[in-house]
Amino acid sequence: MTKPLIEALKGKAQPTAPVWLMRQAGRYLPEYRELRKECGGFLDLCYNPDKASEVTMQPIRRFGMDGAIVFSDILVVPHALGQKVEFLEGEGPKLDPIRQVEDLRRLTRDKFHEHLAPVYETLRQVRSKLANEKFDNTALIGFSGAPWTLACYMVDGGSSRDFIHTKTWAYSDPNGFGDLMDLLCECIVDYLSAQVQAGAEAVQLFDSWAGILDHTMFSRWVIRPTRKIVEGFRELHPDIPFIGFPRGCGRLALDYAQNSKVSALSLDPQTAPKWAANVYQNLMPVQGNMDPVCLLSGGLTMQSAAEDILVHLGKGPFVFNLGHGVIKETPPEHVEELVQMIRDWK
Ligand code: 1CP
Repeated sequence: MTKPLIEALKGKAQPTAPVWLMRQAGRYLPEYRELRKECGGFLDLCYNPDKASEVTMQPIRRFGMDGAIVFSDILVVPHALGQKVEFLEGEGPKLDPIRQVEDLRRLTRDKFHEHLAPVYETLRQVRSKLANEKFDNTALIGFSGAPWTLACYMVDGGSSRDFIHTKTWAYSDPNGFGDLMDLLCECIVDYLSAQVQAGAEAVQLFDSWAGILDHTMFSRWVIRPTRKIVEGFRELHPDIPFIGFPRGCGRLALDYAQNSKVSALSLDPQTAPKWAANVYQNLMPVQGNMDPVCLLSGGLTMQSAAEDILVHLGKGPFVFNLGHGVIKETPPEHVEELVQMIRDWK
């Protein structure tokens, strides 16, 4: 069976743009907040397949999205490597930082898949819920953080503006830092591949902090590892679309599109749709890129932003999405209106 999202990601323009939104499940939905109360910590929810699969389904039931992204987090990967990871209420993630090559000894791949088994089970459950509830057009998306973005959290130990520890390590000891990146590349290929075996029909690699690197570092720590992962993944799953999301890197996204070997490019809100149509969509299918704040604001501003995107990108292979995740204050009605507008667009 052909699903519009998968067809678009394989390069076939669709009469109606398929749509899903990054962070489409989460705190802006009352049904998520309700279910979240029962779960204790955020990671407990990620490792509870019954609940995580329900959360994944929530935006599908409400809006009929074309993509269901498995509910989990990028930081389950360092956690599965034995690093201490915590989500403190209202504070974001906290990790026990790895700052030098000797610290790599604290990481182990011994229990990697065992630790991530609940995520694979969530994928299996979502696939069967999609089939049972007759969401025949909705494709299941697996994901991972990219090595650079994972390293940012692993080395700095949590959210940051500039990830100074990570950058400093990468500049001062590229070989030692490279060992961490190589380990992550191998694990990510394994992880994405296991997600496909559990039912993922496309995968996305989130490089949320790609934009903090200069052009030399960008080639080395964003493009090169991504290409390695895509090549490893393609050997195992040649037909599964691979979406890359190098957020905030401006014009370097062109180098990424040309050299990383991803099959589709997810664009941030800074990229003008008209320019993206001429430059990126000639190279590959694109996904994006409405400003999440525009969705939060709603109304005419949202409609004209959606129109700008659809006019310029809607004719080629394209997936409608935001340029970053849904913000938690977003009224769900705005999402409903946006999805309706995309469906009605001619
Ligand atoms: O209590 C809560 O509900 C916590 C909020 C939350 C949620 C809903 C976090 C904490 N993660 C998630 C889910 C999540 N994270 C998904 C689920 C699927 C969906 O999209 O519906 C996905 C794909 C992610 C990916 C993720 N996590 C990224 C990459 C995308 C991005 O937003 O840039 C990153 C950087 C994270 C780390 C993370 N997870 C959560 C927080 C608060 C953070 C830190 C973000 C930061 O540093 O600003």
